[in-house]
Amino acid sequence: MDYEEAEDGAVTWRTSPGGLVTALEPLMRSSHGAWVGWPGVAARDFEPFENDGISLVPVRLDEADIEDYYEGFSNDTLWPLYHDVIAPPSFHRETWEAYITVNRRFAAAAAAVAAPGATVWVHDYQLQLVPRMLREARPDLVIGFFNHIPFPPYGIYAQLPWRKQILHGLLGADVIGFQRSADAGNFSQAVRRLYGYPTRGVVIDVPTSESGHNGDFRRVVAKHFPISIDSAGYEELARRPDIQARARQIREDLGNPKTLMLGVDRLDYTKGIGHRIKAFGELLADGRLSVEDVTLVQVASPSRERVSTYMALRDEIELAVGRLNGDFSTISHTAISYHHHSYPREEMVAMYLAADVMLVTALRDGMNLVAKEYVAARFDVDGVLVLSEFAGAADELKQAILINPHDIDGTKDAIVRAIEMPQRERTRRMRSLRRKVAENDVAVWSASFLRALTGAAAVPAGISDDLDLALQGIASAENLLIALDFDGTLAPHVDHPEDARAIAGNREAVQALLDLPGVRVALVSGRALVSLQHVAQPQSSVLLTGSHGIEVQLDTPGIELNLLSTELEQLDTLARVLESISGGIAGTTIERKPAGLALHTRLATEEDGERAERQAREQLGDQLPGLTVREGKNVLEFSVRSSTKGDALKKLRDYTGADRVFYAGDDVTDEDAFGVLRDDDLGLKIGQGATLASYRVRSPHEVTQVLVRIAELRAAQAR
Ligand code: GDG
Repeated sequence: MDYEEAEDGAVTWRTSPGGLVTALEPLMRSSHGAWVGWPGVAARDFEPFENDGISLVPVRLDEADIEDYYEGFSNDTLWPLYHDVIAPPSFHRETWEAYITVNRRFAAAAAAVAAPGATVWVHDYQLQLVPRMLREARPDLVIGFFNHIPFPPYGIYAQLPWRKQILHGLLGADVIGFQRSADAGNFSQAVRRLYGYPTRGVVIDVPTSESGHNGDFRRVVAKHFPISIDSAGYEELARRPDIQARARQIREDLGNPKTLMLGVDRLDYTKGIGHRIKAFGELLADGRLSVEDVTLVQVASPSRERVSTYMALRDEIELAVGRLNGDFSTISHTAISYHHHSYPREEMVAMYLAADVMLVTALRDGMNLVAKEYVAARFDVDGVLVLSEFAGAADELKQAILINPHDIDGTKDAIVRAIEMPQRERTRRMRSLRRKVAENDVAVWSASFLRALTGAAAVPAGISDDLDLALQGIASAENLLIALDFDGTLAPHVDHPEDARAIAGNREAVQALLDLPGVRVALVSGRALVSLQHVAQPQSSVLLTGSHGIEVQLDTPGIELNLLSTELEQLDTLARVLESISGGIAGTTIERKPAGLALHTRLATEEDGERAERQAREQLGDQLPGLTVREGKNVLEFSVRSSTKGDALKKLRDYTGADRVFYAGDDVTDEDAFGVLRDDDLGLKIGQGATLASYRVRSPHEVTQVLVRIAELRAAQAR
């Protein structure tokens, strides 16, 4: 909410404009959330208040805070640094101090209002220290962070004198969201370089102790969640007859040019407004365009007007506009219609409708919502979007004309191509753009972020009282089966599956359990049995099941397995298809299994991994429709015989005659085993993520504590 005071002293609160508020408002209301923010006026204290079902918690900023924290560190250090140093960032120790102070104030305000176990979502680069401060004050909270601007490549980020402190601040979150996957990748790389924490795909294992020596870690997810707009809301405005009439009026007032081009940006050096003007000026000078035919409307909304780089930019842009108009405008035709104001949203939508060509030429932009708004407004399925590949939106809006704005000749050609584009091509491209924007609106964005966040709900450290009570029940079984997944449960995950080893404490605990009467221990793995035997080197009395239960080795030496000849044929086809896909995509590998094959994508880029998995699903779906497909972490497994860890566990229960089962696992495939547990059994999930298990611990190291505890309890009962 923004505070507004009229001249007569009347006070009003106005909803801050923008998609973020629109996106989160319904959610905040339904979850009784609190919005902690600065009310936009300096040096005033306000009590928390309610507005339309949402509590608002104002945080005070004094003049000095605005100067040092907001205009200084946020907008004169972080903003230029995170946007590829298009403008030189300033580094001042005093503004850094102000940044810490204000971040602490926001963290304290949030910590004071958050209910026990609440979810807190922190937004943007101005508050990067808040996740850590909050976690320290309130370890019970689930904390998300979303960065609306890019995260720079390491070579640039490394310039920041406080680079480690900022990362430390962010890593206090459970989920860190970025606009593009490249941003998330840059962040993970900075974490590896500066802290050396292991990262796997989107997961970062952050040690829980300062020294990092106790071996326990928290899982942090760093992933892209491209933000969007309320696309239906924009379309609704665009369909309003008064707004359509206004669009016609705008064209008329400009002398009905053949082509109307539009740029809408905050007046910011990241937006490439100068590059756009240069390209347009050269096209007029070359005679490829004429001022009689083409007008550019440029809205440059006032922004950060007290920061000196912005003052200089305004002078520069206005000089360029004035010069270009002086050179090319006629009495009846203006080359650039330039507006240094803000407009109501209705007027913006009318401009979008009026514009034949929309120019988004950002040199670097987290997403760029203007591009999406233009597309959403064009329910007439017309208009051409020229879009910089350096805007996050380019990852999704591939049917725009993509440009490198630094390449002035390329940009000029793109503008001409947009102006001359035949109707059919315009419609085809716009239809595909509109589908993309409609399917991924801002509600989808916030829902997917929050889903990731709730799945990542913090797991408490060690053995909780509840868990201890449940373990006592388990230990009292007459015949107890302890069934354990291997990777991620007894052994930490590693990059190369053949390097996985159980941690020593778990091997010892398993031995202690084997030494007790009435206890059987089994390993339940998705690995082929030979591979499991190789990495786990199990004690001889451990029962083994591999390949999700297709292979079993009970107290007999041989591996039991039998496949039909039709199944063997299917296996051949499967191998052929997967090998040809994997051969063409770097970082993907094939693992042969007794009744299937697995496609591993752990070492591929996220994009390549997704592509490989998509191709495999498509091609195999056509050729071998009866296959069983199983998805794990960075692995897609196809089997000719369907079996799950649930089947494996049932087989083990029958074989051992156990009256109680303890099952521990960390992967989605372990959910099948949790699913067949009975009331008296106990399921233990390792780590975060949705689960059917009733209890959780955080890591394989905590599995040791649990196994040791079971052995202790059982030994005590035997006495
Ligand atoms: C940051 C990131 C990321 C502009 N002028 C007027 C006006 N606007 C509205 C637009 C649009 C919004 O402001 C601008 O959003 P952008 O995404 O284009 O850019 P930033 O302001 O730099 O936003 C950016 C975004 O955060 C969200 O995560 O996409 O990359 O830099 O909605 O329509 N609105 C009105 N009058 C104006 O004159 N009413």
